[in-house]
Amino acid sequence: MLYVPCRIFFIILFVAAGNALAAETPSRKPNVLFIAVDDLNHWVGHLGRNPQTRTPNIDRLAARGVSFANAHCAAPSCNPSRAALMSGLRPSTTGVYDNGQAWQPVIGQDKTLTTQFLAAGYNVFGTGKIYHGSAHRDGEWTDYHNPRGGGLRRHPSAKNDGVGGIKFSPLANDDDAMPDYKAVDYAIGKLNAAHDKPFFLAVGLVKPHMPWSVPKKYFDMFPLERIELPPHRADDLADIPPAGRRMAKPEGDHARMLASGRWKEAVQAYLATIAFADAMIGRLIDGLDKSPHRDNTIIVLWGDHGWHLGEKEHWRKFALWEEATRSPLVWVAPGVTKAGGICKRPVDFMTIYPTLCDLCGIATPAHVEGPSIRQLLADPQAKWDRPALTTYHQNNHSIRDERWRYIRYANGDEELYDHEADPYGWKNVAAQGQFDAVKARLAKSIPQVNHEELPRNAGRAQSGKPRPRRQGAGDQNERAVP
Ligand SMILES: [Ca+2]
Ligand SMILES: [Ca+2]
Repeated sequence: MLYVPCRIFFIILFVAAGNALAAETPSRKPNVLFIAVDDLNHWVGHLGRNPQTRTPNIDRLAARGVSFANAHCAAPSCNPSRAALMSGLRPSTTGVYDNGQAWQPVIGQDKTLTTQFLAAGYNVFGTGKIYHGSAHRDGEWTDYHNPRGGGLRRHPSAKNDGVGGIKFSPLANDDDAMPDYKAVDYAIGKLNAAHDKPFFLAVGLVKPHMPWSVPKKYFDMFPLERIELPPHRADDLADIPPAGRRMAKPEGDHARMLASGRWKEAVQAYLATIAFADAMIGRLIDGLDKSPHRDNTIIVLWGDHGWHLGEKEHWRKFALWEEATRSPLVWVAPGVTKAGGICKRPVDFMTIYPTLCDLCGIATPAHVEGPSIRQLLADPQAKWDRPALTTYHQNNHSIRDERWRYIRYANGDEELYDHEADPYGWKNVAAQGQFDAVKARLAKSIPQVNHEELPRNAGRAQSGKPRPRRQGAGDQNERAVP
């Protein structure tokens, strides 16, 4: 039996008690629950864009803090959106404009958001898809968990796995077979653990990314006979210049979808997959609320970009219109946000990094290209004069303010939409001379530096292993599973 002298025993007891007290002290830095949702566009209940969508859990989270109703990605594609958000460096600064352009060689370890939190004494945990391909770099996390998939089976009612590259089918599995379920399990485990330091917990859900394959009960929530197509105009591309039409690619996914007659099925499948992701978010929020950390944890939830489902004859992201850039952004910051805030000021996701640093008392590194939005968290109606900027490939930019969207492509082609008068962006008024001053004002936010495109799949790809580029796939992560 181990003999411990009495005096040492009491020293051990005293130190242990001190640690326990430290864990409870309210003056400790706040924890962070950072929730990334893959390919979730603005079809979120409280944003009002699609009345059919069912997102009760995101909605109840939003009701606890501030939801940004005019929030936009830095790039409409997984890899550049996430690389920019996590590094504080815009695509135009790094040359990471699309999937397949590795961020690791051009973004130093000292630049990333998680590195700042580690250096500030946080434990930094991650699970699921934070970077594209769930790639993470050792040394920037205390622990990283990648949930395993496999064993998913199409439901017998499924016709096939979708239309061309748009993949969807109900599954015969239950929720707990899904990788996102396992990611949330890992996160709940961390929320229930005792921590001797503040924590930063990043949870990356891979749904509603394609394939839109989730347990059948989520499809059953959206009977096909009641599905409405998103508002659209068949001639919407008629007033769009050649550079925009090339992004829309109407001859691709959309032509195949029209020929298949299955557009409504695709909408149903996306709604079902959003509902599944929302249910996982509900589990996560419940996990936080039952933990000792509820009142000392900042929550930020963001979708990495939007999604078109046939609007402008376009599918997926990979474009600069409202559907492709707009995504949810919800903040709950104890002591800063008040319940029920809706902020209509335009913000992009370059604000997330500096705002987290600001709220946690961590110095924002000088390289970070974005402002803290703390003032908007405290007062969603506060004055704000910066627009949101989204970039897709070199020198194609979209600038969104509270009313207007101005798009300028690398070849000089332009679009301008008055989203107040024209919420769906059907009428391009760029050629109408009376708006020249609006265009000139918004054009001031176009970056001066537009870095060359990095080579695709240069060296090591996102996962650390070379990946072949599939012709016409558009997104390396859009695999047909199952
Ligand atoms: Ca994505
Ligand atoms: Ca149009």
